Formats: sequence, structure tokens, C-alpha cells
Amino acid sequence: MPDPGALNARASEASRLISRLSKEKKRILVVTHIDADGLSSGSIAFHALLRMGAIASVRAIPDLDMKAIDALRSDQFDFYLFTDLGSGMIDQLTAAFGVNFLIVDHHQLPSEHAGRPNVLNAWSFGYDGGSEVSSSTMAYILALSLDERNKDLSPSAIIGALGDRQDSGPNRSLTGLNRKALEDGVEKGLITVSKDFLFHGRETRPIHEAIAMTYTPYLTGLSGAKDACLAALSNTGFVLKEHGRWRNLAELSDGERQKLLEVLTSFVGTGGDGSMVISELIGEIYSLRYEDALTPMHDAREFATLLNACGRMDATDVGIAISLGDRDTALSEALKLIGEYRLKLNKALQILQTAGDRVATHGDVAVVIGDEFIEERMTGSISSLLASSDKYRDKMVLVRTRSGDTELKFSSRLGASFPKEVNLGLIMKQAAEFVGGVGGGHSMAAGAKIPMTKRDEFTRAVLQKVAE
Ligand SMILES: [Mn+2]
Repeated sequence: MPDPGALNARASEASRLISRLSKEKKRILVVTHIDADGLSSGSIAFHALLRMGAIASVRAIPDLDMKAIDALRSDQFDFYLFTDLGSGMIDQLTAAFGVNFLIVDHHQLPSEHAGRPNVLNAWSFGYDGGSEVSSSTMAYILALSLDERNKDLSPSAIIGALGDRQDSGPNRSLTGLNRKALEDGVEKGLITVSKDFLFHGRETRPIHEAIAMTYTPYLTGLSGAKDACLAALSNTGFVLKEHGRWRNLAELSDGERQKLLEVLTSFVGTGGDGSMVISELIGEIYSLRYEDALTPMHDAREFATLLNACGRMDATDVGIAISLGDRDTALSEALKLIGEYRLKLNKALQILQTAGDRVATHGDVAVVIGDEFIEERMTGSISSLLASSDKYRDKMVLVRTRSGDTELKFSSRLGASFPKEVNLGLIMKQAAEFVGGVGGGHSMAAGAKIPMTKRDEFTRAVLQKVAE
């Protein structure tokens, strides 16, 4: 059962600590993850610190392993605030930083750490950190506890939640504490909620482009394939252009919407998974009212994709600048990055589709060997995308690639129709620790980093745990 009282008490305790550090002019480093939830949560924390006059910096890193902890320690900040990271490394962080750190997170954590005053984790208070609270929402709760004015950071809370695909309520809606953050944003006049197709560029792009640019859910044959989308729609007599101008999805009549759904259904099929994929194409839209409607930041999901692209393309500074409100150089840079990011995704997916030997299915698990063609930072994007596709919806997807010369990085996701109850976060943690690596995460999405020599041992351990 959720215990909002206990959560607020812990948040107040954490905010008192932060206020004291700020007054004492301690140097605080916010350390966060590179994905959209990481960049949003790090930005919320950083923004709140700056607003109260604290001396703060922010840094995004792809993994919190021992190497990363050593590097952070050698920078000798007075205090470290981890967002979207750290719950699986509490003992190591304590050894490195003593009491001089705070974790604000929603990843699963070992129950013996739930009561720690310096861990503000959704799970400790009865909330499902996998589906109803993002790290960004946790950071937002801390920010609110510091200063009510921080309600204006609520859009970042839901951007992080959408980035982590927590829109898992009816009609792709946000639930739980994410919903509360959403309501704050609506109340403040910052966010509006409506219902429509969820394709990216719904109001700004030609219809076939909007469909091709949408990767969640992944539509085999259409996602990433602009020409195929154009052909599919033209062949069914869809009116794509009017008076020489491309129409967009927002302009479609009800009849046309129905027809569009039929065309899409013919691609993904009408089997159980196909119709589920189709049902995910329509849902709640969260618009950020103060953003330019012609930019991807106007739609909170597209905003999340933009941040993900920044993180995956090794430009976390650009993502953080955008989160903090920079709309000049950072924006043009980010728009360039998102194009390159989509190209990269498409290229990797094309290799997967053409070279059949890169995916090996073992029972309920699809193992993707991306050693030679998936960049380390892209593993999370690729695994998310595959698990959302009609093809792998009933599978656990396990993507593997190289991390430097001696390690391997794994990213795993459960498809929404996976037939069994498994906890990926736990499986990845145990399997990684079994071979001397680190791992963990959520029940539906988790990762691990292990020594390269333990490749087969690790994969076997994962497969065995999933089969149990
Ligand atoms: Mn997260």
C-alpha cells in the first residue's frame, strides 16, 4: 500500500539536508543517467538547487559501476545527489562517500536499504517505481518539498515518466504519482491533456512521415520507413495532399481515422498482439502549452524522445540545457541529433531484419547479438523498441553489445504480452552478480554490465532464471 505520509516525511528530511548543504555553501554534484528520465530528473534537481542558491553542477553518465564511482570520488565534491541511479549500488556508494550522498530513484532496491534516510526511492513507500513513478517525479517531489515554486518543474516530471514508458494506464495514460505531477502541471496552466493518435509530429508533419517517425509501438515495415508509409497510404487512396500541401494527422476526419487504423492493422495483423499494438496508437496526449507548437517540445512524448536522442548520441549537456529551458543553440543542436539518432536506430534495425542470425530465440527470450553494430549507448533504445513491436511482444528481449575492450553491456525488456510473471530487475542483478558484474532495474526493463569472458555463463543464467 502506498504510504504518502512516509514519502513526504522522507522528502522533507532530504530537503532539510539539502537546505543545510546549500547554506553551508557545500559543492554539490548531481549525477544522473543519460536517458530522458535521467536527464529530466537531473535537471529538476539541478534547477531546484540553483533556485535556492546552492553551488551545484550536474553530470550524466551511462552506468554507475565501480569505475564511475571511482571517477566521481576523485572529483572530490562535498556531496553527491544521484537521480535515476544508485539503488543497486548503495553499499559501494556508502563505502566511497560515507553519508555524503542522497539517492532519488525509482529502480528496485534491496529491501534492507528501504529505511535509509539518504535514499528517496518510490519502492520504499509502497509505490510501483516501474509503472507509476519516474525518477523525474521523485526529483519533483523533493523539489516541491524544497520550495512550492518548483511546481513549474512538473512538465519535466512527466517527460521523464513518458521517456521511461510509464504511460501504461488506460489509453496510454500516466498513473500514480506521475499523475499527480501531471495534475499540478494542468492546474498551473502548463500542460493540457487531450486524446488522439500518438504519432510523432501529429500536427506538424505529413501523415506518412509522422507514422514513419513513431517507434513506440514499433510497427514492423512502417516505423522508420517513410517510403513504405507513403506507398501504403497512397495505395489505399488516402488523400495525403490538399491544394499542394501535405495534410497532417490532426486534420483527418473520423472516417479517415478509421481508414488509417485499417491500413495500419493490415501491417501488424489482427491477432491478439496486433490489435494490442494498434490500441496503443491512440491515447492521452500531453501538450506543453508554453512551447512552440512547431517544435518537438510541444508534445511531452516527443520531448522525451528528443532528450533520449541527446543522451544516446553522447550529448547529455545539450539535453540538460534543453530541459533547463535553453531554446537557442541547444535546440538546433538537439534537432540535428534526433535526425542522426533515428538514422542510427534504423540502421541497426535494418541489420537485425536482414541478418537473421543476429537474433536467437530461446523459448520466451529473444537474444540480440549487437556486438559489432549496436553502440553501447543505444542498447536501451533498441531493446525498448524491439519489445514494443508486434514481433517480440510476447518475448523478453535481451540485447548485447560491447562495452570497451573487456566488458559487455546487456539491456533487457519485457514485451507487454509476455506470458509469465518475471522480475527482470532481479534476474539481471542476480545473473550479473553471479559472474562478477553489476545489474538491476525495473521488473519490465533492466540492464547489466559484465566481464566479456563471462558472456555465455551470464546468458545461461538469465535464460535459466526466466525459464524457472
Ligand atoms: Mn528512470
